[in-house]
Amino acid sequence: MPTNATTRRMNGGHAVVDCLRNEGVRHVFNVPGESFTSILDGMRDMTQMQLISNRQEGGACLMAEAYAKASRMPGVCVVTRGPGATNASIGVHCARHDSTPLVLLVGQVARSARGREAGQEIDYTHFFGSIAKWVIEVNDPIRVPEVMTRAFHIARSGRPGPVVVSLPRDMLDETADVPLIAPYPVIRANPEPALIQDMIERIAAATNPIIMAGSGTEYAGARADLIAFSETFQIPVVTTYRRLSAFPNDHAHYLGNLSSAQSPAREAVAGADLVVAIGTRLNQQSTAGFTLPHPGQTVIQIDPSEDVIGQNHRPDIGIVSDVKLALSAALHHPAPAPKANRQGWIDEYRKVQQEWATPPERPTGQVSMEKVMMDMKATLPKDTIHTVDAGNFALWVHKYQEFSTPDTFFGPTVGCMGYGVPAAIGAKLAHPDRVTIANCGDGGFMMTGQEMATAVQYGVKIITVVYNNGALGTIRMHQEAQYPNRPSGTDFVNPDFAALGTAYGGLGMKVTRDNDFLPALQEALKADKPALIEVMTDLEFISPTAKLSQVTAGQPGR
Ligand SMILES: Cc1ncc(C[n+]2csc(CCOP(=O)(O)OP(=O)(O)O)c2C)c(N)n1
Repeated sequence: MPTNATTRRMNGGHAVVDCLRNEGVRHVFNVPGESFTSILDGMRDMTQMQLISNRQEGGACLMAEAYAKASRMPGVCVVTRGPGATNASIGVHCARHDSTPLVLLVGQVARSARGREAGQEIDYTHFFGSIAKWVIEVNDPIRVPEVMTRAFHIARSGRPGPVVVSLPRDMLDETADVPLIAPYPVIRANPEPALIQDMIERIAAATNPIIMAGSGTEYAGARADLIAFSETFQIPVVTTYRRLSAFPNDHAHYLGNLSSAQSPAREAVAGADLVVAIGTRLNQQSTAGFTLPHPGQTVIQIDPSEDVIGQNHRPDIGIVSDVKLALSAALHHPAPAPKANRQGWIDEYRKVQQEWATPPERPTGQVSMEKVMMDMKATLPKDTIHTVDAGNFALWVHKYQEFSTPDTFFGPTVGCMGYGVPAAIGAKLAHPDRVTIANCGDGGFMMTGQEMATAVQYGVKIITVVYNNGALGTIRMHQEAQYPNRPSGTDFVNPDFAALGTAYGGLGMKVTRDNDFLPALQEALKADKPALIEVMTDLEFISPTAKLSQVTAGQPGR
């Protein structure tokens, strides 16, 4: 603690709230617990921050995670000890895999009870150890500002991620002279000029280089630099798994996303002689199970974290740098003319990509997903935000929606069901003026759909679309592929989702025919409250490219 710091007399809980205000936090997501009543008390007087009380900690933490993605500021979630923390762990895991800055504050048992398996006690260092970037317990109110400022710094620096701060209940209630500490300054790594030079020379010498753009490009606010880099050096771009809005989909250099197994984007990456991986750890889904880039390809990786460089693939050049600074340094270098004109093959791939992203007419016994996708694409404003839950229905969103405005797609790369609704609420709070659609399967909706009550309570006007095929379709597909004609445990008897939407205080509608979706969507857009559209879909149409019966017969499912 700095000795010359100004101090103020307050309890630990109020000190926590004061730190949140200092960090510029606007929304705090929580499920109240008796272990942090002093934080709740401190929040009462905060006009700059809104306290959002959720219905389950899983929803609260995923909401904070998606809010962070959408606002590019650390999300903040407060939960109680034990069961509150274990419920919230889904959001911490998601933030870890998705590289999202998140600060989870957990009320802890009193200091005198620690280590005795006290009521609801957990040692959070062990519990969150493998999924959080940092876990710390604060045992003295005087240390609250020091730990909180560092927690925010760690969450947002390098590869962003989740931080867990454990706050013993009696510490939060204790009054002390608490120092005032300013938030950390933004610390950005500069690229090494020799490596930028080397990169430019290799790009000029390459025949068909390609850029894999990950979340690091978005988090760094480097979109304009990325576009200029792609245009100046004549390199096309694909986006990594579930980072669909990392590059404008309507740009002539966009060759698709790596979110679908059969995407031409994969072929484009496999056929390149040079891969520039920017702001991505080259995760399993983006690399076809760690098979891309392949050994014959030159790899240049740019990332603010040296831990990410080479995490999954040995790079030929690794540039530890803020993404925006690295791209802008490259743009300030004189660009040698590329060895070959690349426009021809870029245009060819682009044509293939556009054909792939155009849905065929595919009538089903119920509502066709293709028709729903086309109606949404034609009707919704360009800056509409889509969130997706986990499940096969999301494959249609990946394939057929266009994301040309920044921050318009949020999906969990970790694949956690229950993401869609809380993520839509979090994203809408960050961008209140945008239409926000939560795309959910019937299975995923049931995991956190209760947060629709939160949306109604706080007037967060999201539109939830529940694609109801009466089953855990994805798992059923895997069952048919591995154990044909032996479905087990994957069918549902579902509630009436439209009635449930109405019961929550929203506008609930059910769509059973193709032509009824568009009017329902228009109603939802006009509504002055959150809406839920239940879309009855046919399980036989298990993915955009396969029928369930084909999978049973031994043909691939995705
Ligand atoms: C929290 C969680 N539990 C289980 C799974 C495994 N899982 C992946 S997809 C899926 C089925 C999703 O079903 P639904 O939401 O109805 O969508 P569908 O696949 O039918 O389109 C399951 C159970 C998961 N990814 N996350």
